[in-house]
Amino acid sequence: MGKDNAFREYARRITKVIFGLLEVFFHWLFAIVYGRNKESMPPIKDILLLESATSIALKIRNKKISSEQVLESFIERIEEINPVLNCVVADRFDEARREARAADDLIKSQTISEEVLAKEKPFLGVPFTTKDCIAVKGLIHSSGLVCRKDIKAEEDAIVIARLKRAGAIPIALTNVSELCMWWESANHVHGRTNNPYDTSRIVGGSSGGEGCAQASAASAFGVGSDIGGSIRMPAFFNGIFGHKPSPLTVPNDGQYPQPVTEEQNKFLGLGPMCRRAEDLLPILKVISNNNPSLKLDEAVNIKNIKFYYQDSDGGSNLISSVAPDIRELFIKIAQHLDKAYSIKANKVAFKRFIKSGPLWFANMKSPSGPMFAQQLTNLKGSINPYWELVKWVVGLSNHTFIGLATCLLEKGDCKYGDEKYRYLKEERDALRLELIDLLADDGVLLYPTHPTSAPYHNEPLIKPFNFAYTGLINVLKLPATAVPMGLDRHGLPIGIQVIANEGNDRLCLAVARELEKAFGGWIPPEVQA
Ligand SMILES: *[C@@H]1O[C@H](CO)[C@@H](O)[C@H](O)[C@H]1NC(C)=O
Ligand SMILES: CC(=O)N[C@H]1CO[C@H](CO)[C@@H](O)[C@@H]1O
Repeated sequence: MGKDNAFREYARRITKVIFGLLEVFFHWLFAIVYGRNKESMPPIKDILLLESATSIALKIRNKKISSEQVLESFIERIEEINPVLNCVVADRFDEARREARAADDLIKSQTISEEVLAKEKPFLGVPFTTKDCIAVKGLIHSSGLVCRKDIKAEEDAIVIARLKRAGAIPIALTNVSELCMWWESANHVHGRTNNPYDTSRIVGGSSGGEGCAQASAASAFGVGSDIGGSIRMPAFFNGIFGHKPSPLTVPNDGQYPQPVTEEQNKFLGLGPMCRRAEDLLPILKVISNNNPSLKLDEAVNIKNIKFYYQDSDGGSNLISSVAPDIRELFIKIAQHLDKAYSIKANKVAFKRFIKSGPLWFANMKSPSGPMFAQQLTNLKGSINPYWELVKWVVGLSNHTFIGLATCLLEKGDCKYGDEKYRYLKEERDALRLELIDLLADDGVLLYPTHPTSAPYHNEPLIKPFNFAYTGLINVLKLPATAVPMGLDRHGLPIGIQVIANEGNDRLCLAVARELEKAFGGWIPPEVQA
């Protein structure tokens, strides 16, 4: 190691120690500010809410229960939890009631056989939710931006249209972060969403309202979008399943904001968020229109999968260390695989993972796309972030602090095409090749979804780069599933992500089902018999 490198390593360790101390101090401070205001969650009264969307769909099809009954159960649940959690921000209950009645009528009429319905309308009569940045015709499409609060979607996003064609019924929209660019879901249109396991904690972002809605059983399933972890982080913080699909296998149309480069378009993925692992595949099948490149009809045998795991990024100095409870999960999984299948999971150590943050920021750059300050005006000009910050201090800004900070920091770091950018792009490409080589057609990599369980509200401001655990996978253009693995010592959900080679989403989904079977998956809030 050269003198220069040795010095850099020394500096990295010192910053990591200082960062760690600040983190502990601020965690204590946030606990004082927010930790005392905990509200209790209403218990689940209707056990139908515990079932998978797949099972609810089957019961509707063979007339064990009507779509109307199912819908009323979820509406009642939304009305019960929303005053505590603030995750649902708009609804279309009246239209949904008409659509549920139509679904019941179609089933009663017996004009289409049950088998054909199962094939062509697998989610007939099943209520679902999505986030307020994915277009649902007639509903608000704000993406958490005050200047878009009166904008209504004129058309359904393609994913929504496909789900409707499969018989599913959109019932409500859920909260996001401002312009979907932060990992706590709070904005000046709909306020802030609270974690169902501890209301003083965050739900993650940007699909945070959706993660919360699923965890608290407010709809049968949800759809989110993910360009840096926006499906997987909320899935992790709320203890549910979430899948970011392989690039361009699910259409990104109808999501706001739109990706501004072809690369960004490949990083962004719309995908399922749900309580039960068995729902991931049928939902992905519908929204990808059974994309042939995903081979979703091909059976997967766990015994034929090669398992690799890495339990940290290697020690990035501005990112939290992985909590012991999360590290332990990898040992537990390895033990389970060994015991159940005699599979040996191999520990790996990709050195470039330590650069996850810089890799994400550099690869997200665009040559000429709008700056964030323009995006914040809905592309109708530009804000002055310094002036907005002054307004923010006195509580007059329409924007969140993090939105303004993003404007100010955007120009720092590297620029599209400069030397540092080119270096980080090459590093990304090299790392991608390494992973493709390892994962081949039969491998999965298990990796933390996030280094800590849900922080207190606003606490992410102290550790903004923690999202890099998920963001890295977006710029590597690989599919990944967030899998819940129980609660930590604070009673908060934890879990891991399962990553596979491009196109091998079915391996992630099969492993998610296996881990749910072995470790229990989603842990429902209290159930009142
Ligand atoms: C906030 O947004 C609303 C609606 O777009 C606008 O009328 C108002 O002037 C804005 N307020 C500030 C302080 O910019
Ligand atoms: C607590 C809070 O701010 N709730 C808001 C959630 O969003 C709806 C719809 O915009 C508002 O009416 C609520 O006031």
